[in-house]
Order: sequence, then structure tokens, then C-alpha cells
Amino acid sequence: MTRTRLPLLAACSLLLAFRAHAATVTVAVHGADGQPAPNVVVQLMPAHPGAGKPPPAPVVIAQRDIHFVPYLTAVPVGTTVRFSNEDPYDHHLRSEPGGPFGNVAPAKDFEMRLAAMTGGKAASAEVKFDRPGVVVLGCHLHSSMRGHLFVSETPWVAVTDANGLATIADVPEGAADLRTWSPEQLADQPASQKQIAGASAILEATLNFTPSKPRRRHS
Ligand SMILES: [Cu+2]
Repeated sequence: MTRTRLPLLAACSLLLAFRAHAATVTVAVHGADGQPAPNVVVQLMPAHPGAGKPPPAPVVIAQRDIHFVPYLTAVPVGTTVRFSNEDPYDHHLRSEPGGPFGNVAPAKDFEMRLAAMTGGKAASAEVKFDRPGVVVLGCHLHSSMRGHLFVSETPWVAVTDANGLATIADVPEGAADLRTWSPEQLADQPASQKQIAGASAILEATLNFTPSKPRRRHS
């Protein structure tokens, strides 16, 4: 009895130890021209996700100086996003179709008006996103206002910064699919298989196009 149980126990504790290992992964994303690509969604889909990550914290997208801030937000499915109007005039907030031909239905339909900020208090509304997909954010009072919300099926998701870097914490070790998405892409980006090992890892991804250089004041 003891002879068979001991290896089993050892195997179990090895599995537990393996599962407890998680890495902080930094992904460097480049355009087809080799330049760092900001504003790209990076997703990791571990082959062995384990218990997953804790539920995401609430996320705020502001309407500020006639822009959506941030311009691109990525959240795990199930996240509640608070939309907040910080401008001294009314904004409208609605979901719009996405995709290069504007024919991809938003992950969620909504439409509302957010009153002007008064007495230092911003009007806000909360929307829960319970289906993965993309939502283009618009305001029909100001047609130049555009934002993008990416609702990810995996909790291991982040957006690249001005240097084209995205950092994702608590990624289980082992094989993982790496996927990227850009609001500017005309075709899906190819997924690639990576191996996550050690406490920190640096991965690379290259887009199949060259993104335009950011001209915005806000990113
Ligand atoms: Cu507006």
C-alpha cells in the first residue's frame, strides 16, 4: 500500500507545485516594419489555466476633451466598465459595429446620454460585458470621438504601451497561445504557440501590417 501511495503523493505535490508557478510575461509587439506597436491587445491562452485569475477590478473609460480615454481598453469577459463624462458638456455613448468593413456586430449593444460634468462630479454609467468580442465606442454628438473596447475570453490580457510592450502577471507556466488584435487590422493576426517558464518571460509578436503612428494627444 505505502509503496503505491508514496509515488502518487509525490506526483500530486509535484503537480500542485507546477500549478502554483506563475510568470510575469512581457510581450514586445512590432509592426511589419519592425517598429514597436502601441495600442495592440495581447492575449495569452495557457494550455493549463488552472484556477485562473481573480475577478477583474472595475475599469473606467472617460470621455475627456472630446476623446475616449484610454483610446483602447482590454478587459476579461465578465468585467463591468464605468463610462464617465468629465467634459463640461453632454456626450452620447453608444456601441458601434467594428471590423475593417464596419460589419462586425458589437459584443454588446448600448446607447445612452451622459450629462456634462457639474460641480466637479462626472456623470457615469456602468455596463457589464458578458460576451467576448469588440465594441467600437462612439458619440453621435461628436462624430470624431472613437474608442475601442476589447472583451477578452481569457483573463490574461493587456494593451501595449507607447513602447509596444504589454505586461501580463500570474501567467501559468507551460504552453500558451499568444494572440494579438489591433483596432487598425484588416485581417486577423496569426496566433503563435509559446512556452512560459521561470518567474518572468519576454515574448515577441509581429503584426501582419504596419500600424499608423499615433497622432493623438491621449492614448
Ligand atoms: Cu460627445
